[in-house]
Amino acid sequence: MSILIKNGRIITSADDSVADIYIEGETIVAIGKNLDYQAGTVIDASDKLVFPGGIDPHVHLSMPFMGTFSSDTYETGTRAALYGGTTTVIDFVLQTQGDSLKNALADWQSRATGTAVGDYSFHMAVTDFNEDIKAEIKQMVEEEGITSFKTFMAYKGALMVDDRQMFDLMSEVKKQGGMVTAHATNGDMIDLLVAKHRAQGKLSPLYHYLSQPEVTEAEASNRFAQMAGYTGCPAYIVHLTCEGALNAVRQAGARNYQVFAETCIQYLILDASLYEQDFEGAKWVMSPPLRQKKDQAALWAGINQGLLQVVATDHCPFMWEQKLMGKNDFSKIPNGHPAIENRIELLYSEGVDKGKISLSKFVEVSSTNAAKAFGMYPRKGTIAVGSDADIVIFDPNEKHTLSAATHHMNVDYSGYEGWQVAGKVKTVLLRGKVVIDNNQCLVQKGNGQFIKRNKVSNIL
Ligand code: DUC
Ligand code: ZN
Ligand code: ZN
Ligand code: ZN
Repeated sequence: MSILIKNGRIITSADDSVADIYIEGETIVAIGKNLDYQAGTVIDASDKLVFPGGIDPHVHLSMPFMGTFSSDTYETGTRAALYGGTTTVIDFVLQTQGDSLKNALADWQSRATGTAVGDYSFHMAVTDFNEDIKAEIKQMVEEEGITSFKTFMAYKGALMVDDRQMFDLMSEVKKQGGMVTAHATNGDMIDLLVAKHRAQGKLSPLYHYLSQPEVTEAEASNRFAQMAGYTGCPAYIVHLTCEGALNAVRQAGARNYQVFAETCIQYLILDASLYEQDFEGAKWVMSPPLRQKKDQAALWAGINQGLLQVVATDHCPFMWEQKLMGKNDFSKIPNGHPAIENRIELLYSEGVDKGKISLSKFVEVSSTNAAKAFGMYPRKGTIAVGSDADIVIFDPNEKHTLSAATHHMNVDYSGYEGWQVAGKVKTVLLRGKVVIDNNQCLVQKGNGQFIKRNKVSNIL
C-alpha cells in the first residue's frame, strides 16, 4: 500500500514548508517538493496543515477508580482520540497494593489487546514499592518496553506511596534507565481538608476545589523535584495546574535537575469559576482541580519558556449517572473529565489561533516532546523519513462547535459544550493507513498496536 500526500504545509517541531509526503506500508519513505511516485492513493492537502499524529501520554481508559470504571474503553477511547488527531495514547497500569507489577500488567493487557483502535502504550503505576517490586522494574524496562513509572503522592490507602518508597523507587528507576512520573499533590493535607469540609456539612463540588488549594500541589511538586535532583532520576510531573507548582519546576531547572512537566488542556482554558454553580460543577471535578486565571497565564508562559513540555488530557470520563454518586458529597464524585478527542483542536484554537503559542510549539507539546520523553522518538512524534506514518491533515479554517451530541467519546456530556473551535481534524493516518476521513472512522477495534518504548536517554 502506498499513499502520496500532496502540497500540504508540513509542520514539525523544527520545520515549516509546503511539500509532499510519500508513504509505503507503515512508514514515511520520502518528503520533498513535487515528488514523483506512483501511489495507490493520492491525497490533496493544499491549504491544509499537515502535522505528526498527536500523542496523549496521560489517559485513563476502563480504569477501576472510586468504586466504578472510567466510561471509555480502549475501543471507544482510542477511536475518539483518532477523531481528534491523537494517534497514540499512554495509559496507566495500576499496581494493586500487595500484588506484583506483572499481575497488574496482565490485567491491563487483557482490556487493551485486540480492543484498541489507535496505538497505545503503558506507564506502570507503582503503588506499593518493596524489594520484590524492585526486581520487577528491570524486567518492565528490559522485557516489556515499559520505561516510565508513575507514582501518586495522594489517594492514601489505594494508590499513594510515601516519601521513603518514592526515594527508593527513584534510585532504582535511575539505575534501569527509566523515568519516574508523579501525581504531585500532598495527599495528607488534602485528606485533612476534605474531612474538615465534610464535618462542616460543606458538600458541594466547590469544596472539592477548596480541599486542594495551590499549596498542596506546589509543596508536593517541590518535594518530588528535590528528590529528582538528589537521586539524579529523570522526573516528570503530570497534570501540573498552577503557578506555585511551576515555580518548583523552574527552580529545579535552574539547578539543572532533569525535571519535566506536563499540563493538560483544561488547565489552560478553564478556570475554577465553573465550580460556583450547584452540582453542575461535578463535570469538572478532577484532581487537581481547575485553578485561577493567573494560573492559566502562568501555564501558557511556562509552555513558551520550555518549563512545560507536554499538553495532555488526563482523560478520565464518567457518565453523568456516575458523577451523581457524589450528589450529596463531593468526595464521592468520581474524579475526571473527558478531553481525549478535543485536545488538539482546542490547543490549536485557543493556543495557535489566539496567538499564545507558535505552530511549532503546538506540534512540540502535542506530539514531539511526549515521544521524546517517553522513548518513542523518532518512530513517533515527527514527520521524517523512516518514521511511522502517523499524520494529521488539518483544516485551519473550518470552524465548528464541540458538543456531546457529536463527539465520539463514551460519555453523555461535554466539558466544552457549545465551544467554537477554529480548525478541524480532517484526515488522520496511523502507520500508513487512513483511519479517519470525512468524519468517519475506517478501522475497527484491534487496529491499535501496543508500542514498546525505549529507555530514557538524552531526552528533550
Ligand atoms: N485525577 C483525575 O481527575 N482522574 C483520574 C486520576 C487523577 O489523578
Ligand atoms: Zn493524577
Ligand atoms: Zn491521571
Ligand atoms: Zn472537532
